[in-house]
Amino acid sequence: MNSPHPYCAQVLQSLTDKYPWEKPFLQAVNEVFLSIGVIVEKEPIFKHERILERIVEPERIFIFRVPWRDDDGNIHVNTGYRVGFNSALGPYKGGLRFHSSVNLGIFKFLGFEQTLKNALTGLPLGGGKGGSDFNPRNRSDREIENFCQSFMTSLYPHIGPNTDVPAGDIGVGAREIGFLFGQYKRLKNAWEGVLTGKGIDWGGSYLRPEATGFGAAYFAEEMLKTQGDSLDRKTVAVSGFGNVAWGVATKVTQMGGKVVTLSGPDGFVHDPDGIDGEKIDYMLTMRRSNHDRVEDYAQQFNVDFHPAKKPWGVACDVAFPCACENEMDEDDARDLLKNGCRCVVEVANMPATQEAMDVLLESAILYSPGKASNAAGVACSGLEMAQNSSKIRWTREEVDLRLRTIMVDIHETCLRAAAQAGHTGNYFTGANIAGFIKVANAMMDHGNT
Ligand code: 2IT
Repeated sequence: MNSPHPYCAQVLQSLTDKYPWEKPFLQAVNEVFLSIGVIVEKEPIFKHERILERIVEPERIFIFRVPWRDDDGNIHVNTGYRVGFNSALGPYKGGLRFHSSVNLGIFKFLGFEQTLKNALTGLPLGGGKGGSDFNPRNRSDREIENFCQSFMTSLYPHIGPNTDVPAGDIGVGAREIGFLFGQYKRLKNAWEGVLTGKGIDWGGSYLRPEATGFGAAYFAEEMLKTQGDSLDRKTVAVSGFGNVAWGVATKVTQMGGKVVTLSGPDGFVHDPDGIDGEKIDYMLTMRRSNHDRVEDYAQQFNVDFHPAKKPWGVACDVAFPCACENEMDEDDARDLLKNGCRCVVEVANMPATQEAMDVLLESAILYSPGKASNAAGVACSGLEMAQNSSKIRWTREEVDLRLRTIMVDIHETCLRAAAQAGHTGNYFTGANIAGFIKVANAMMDHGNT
């Protein structure tokens, strides 16, 4: 890894002194700052205008109490968050995560990543993120509904189609978006495109559920194409088993690849025959069950289950980490390389630890950052917003074509920016530089905001 530019090092140091406990946020900023030194050197105005100090500080943060009642009548209290990170390019845009692991530092990291990712899509989208430490595991539909209504009751005055447009993330899918939307509509007395990931019959876009996974497969295809190759006949390791992993499994299989693993908090399953057809459909059944485990898959299809293990020791050509931040450590990265993996496509947000990233970047394999290869989810959300504001709906084919074009463009943008910075083939440098320049220039255009 290159050493940071002095201005980047200085801002990172102040940030570390100010928020020493926000480790994933500092990790995300560090990764970006290591890439953009060359730009900061070339454009002294960024330092003069204190762009780095401004870009790492969220524009606004809301934290609120979310009380709700379970099926036995007991009251629970969770914490809700919404970080409006940057609105230079458009309304705050980014998902809501319901998971017991979250805290403000996690949402700042996700909001910062989202800001640069959304810039890469080329659509008018700022960056934001939010959610709650609510754990949906084993909760009934009624409890989920009750929680979502309470969450939205506190959040609704702060969001809107031109202000902040949340969507789903881990623990928030079509069902939760439905409950959140219904409550917003009731409180606001307005039917408007305030959330994305809506149902197809009430303002949703075709392909939003599939978009993140499909886009990652399209991005992988572009990466492999640079070496005259494709996903056809590749053995593919996937982590996670939720919406994103489902989209990857579906599209990779369509493109001729064979997905052989899925994982959950309980371990991973290895299905050497390939996860296709009804097995892919079963992923949706697992998600709906709210059990948060993949062992059920192993029982259903009689394949090996490896408790408390991750899938990165399985031999594969391409790996798609689709679970959560820091799910892949240095040993995992070395295992992948040892077993012949030659392409790692990040689909979760920041799935590799700093050490794992260094190992993969030093190797000669193809390796893309989530902010580029998982951008199709939010890009499809941007297309949903466009359809809502023009009160029309595009066909599945139209949306798919636009998404694929966006992913091909992001791929090209990353490679071009990397080459210009003297780091040919480094998708991380390319994505960080291209995203940063767009946001920084807009901030400069807007004056001291
Ligand atoms: O991480 C992500 O890009 C998302 N969870 C999707 C955000 C969105 O607004 O669709």
